[in-house]
Amino acid sequence: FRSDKHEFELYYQPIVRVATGETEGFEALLRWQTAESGPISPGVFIPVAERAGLIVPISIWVLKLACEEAAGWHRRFGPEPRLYVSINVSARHFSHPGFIADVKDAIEHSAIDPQFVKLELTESLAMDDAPSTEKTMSELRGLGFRLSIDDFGTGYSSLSYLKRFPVHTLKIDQSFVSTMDSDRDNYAIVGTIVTLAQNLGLEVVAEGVETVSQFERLKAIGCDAAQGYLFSRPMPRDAVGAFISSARRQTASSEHRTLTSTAS
Ligand code: G
Ligand code: MN
Repeated sequence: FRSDKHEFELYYQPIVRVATGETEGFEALLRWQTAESGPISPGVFIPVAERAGLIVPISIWVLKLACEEAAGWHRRFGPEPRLYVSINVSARHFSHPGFIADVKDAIEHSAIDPQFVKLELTESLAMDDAPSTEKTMSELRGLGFRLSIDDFGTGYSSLSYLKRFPVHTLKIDQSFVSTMDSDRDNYAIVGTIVTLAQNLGLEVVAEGVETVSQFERLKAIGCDAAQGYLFSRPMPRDAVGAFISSARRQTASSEHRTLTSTAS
């Protein structure tokens, strides 16, 4: 699989540390832009690609490209703090016998340290065949990857498996986060997932943050990281460099402000 006509593209959306506002990584998101009919959403094209038997080749292409991109950030922006890339893994590819070889290939090809590659598995994928998920996850951890459970709260998690899975991060589904301001139950659910993650020693990322008020609430309940339109929409690869540079300048100047205001 090659995206010759550049119809398939990876976009990148920043993931921000809640306490400091710093960008800590990016999620790679697949976009399909056709010359004839404009952009087609993943919700539409993924099932089509699945029927056409293209999911595995596309997924290999995504892994390779996202790892290369992240290796490029490290070369350009140096080691401190080193940005990670978060990659969505398709269920079909995850359960494919070639999966481990394919991820190894992607890191060897780009020479990236796999601790800066997070593989996102949806909660429903992870729970579908939990014993085999656990086995594959352990192999991935053995290779040094970080693992993340995506869309957490929408599947049917077994808490005993959640405890056994060697995962690093929970991502709270955006349906809870985007309604936090108006729906007290969803606010309570977000708070509970954050506490669960803290008690299990896991990182927790809130998805779909669109308002300052949601961000303030996440800060108050101690959520580690956040992602959403409030910080940025997913952007093409060419825009990432400028985003990182300007985000770092902003963080540096707000640190300066904090220092001068405590001094006075
Ligand atoms: O399944 P997953 O959580 O990986 O999907 C992320 C999707 O959510 C992407 O398609 C991305 O464009 C979209 N998205 C990211 N941030 C926001 C947001 O703040 N609001 C909404 N409505 N969608 C978002
Ligand atoms: Mn995701």
